[in-house]
Amino acid sequence: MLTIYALDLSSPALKVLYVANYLGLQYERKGINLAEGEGQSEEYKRIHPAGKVPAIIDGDFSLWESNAIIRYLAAKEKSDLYPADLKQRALIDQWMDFAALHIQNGIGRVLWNKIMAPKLGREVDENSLQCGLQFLNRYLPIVDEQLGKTLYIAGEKLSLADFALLAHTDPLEAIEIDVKKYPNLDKWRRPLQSADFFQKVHKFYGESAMARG
Ligand SMILES: N[C@@H](CCC(=O)N[C@@H](CS)C(=O)NCC(=O)O)C(=O)O
Repeated sequence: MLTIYALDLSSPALKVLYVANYLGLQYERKGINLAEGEGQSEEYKRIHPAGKVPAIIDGDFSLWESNAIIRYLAAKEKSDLYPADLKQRALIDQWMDFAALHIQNGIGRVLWNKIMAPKLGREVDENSLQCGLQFLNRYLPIVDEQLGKTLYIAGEKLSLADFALLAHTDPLEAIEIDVKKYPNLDKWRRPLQSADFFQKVHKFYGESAMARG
């Protein structure tokens, strides 16, 4: 049985849950209470040495880093989400890296400083917040432009890159970015957010946090 270590508000973890659901995999989902330091427990650090989510255990094999995990799952299932064709795969990798290194970098900074840090009583880093907003102003138009040219982010077919971008852009509403400014991104996200693989996890990003209050 596959075990996925995940958290509701972690975009990298959501990415893995979305792909696992899309592939129709059976799995057990386990939460790690990062706020209580569970990530740094000796037990969890044997699964993920940096104590982060996501991580998976698949039989006697364990793996971390969300992009590595979704590539592994798709390849294991011989899924078209990560085709063997050299150039198609390279484009998918390109957008997966862009989503993780640029979009997530921006959203993560804004999410932490605008929402999480105040909630947890931690210091807000105004420079980091502004830097995150600048990243988003610079990089979201690139994604929007691409989605105006192709149906999906890496071409005309749904791929792992869409799951990566979807998960990394999930918190846009939560951080009060007006998605209407990016009409192609908005149009591309809607059907994906209504799909079973997404709705099986939550109705919208932050749903569980809202329920907790
Ligand atoms: N590049 C990693 C990022 C993982 C990551 O930073 N996860 C955060 C939650 S979104 C985490 O576990 N943070 C706890 C910590 O840094 O100790 C991936 O894609 O899996």
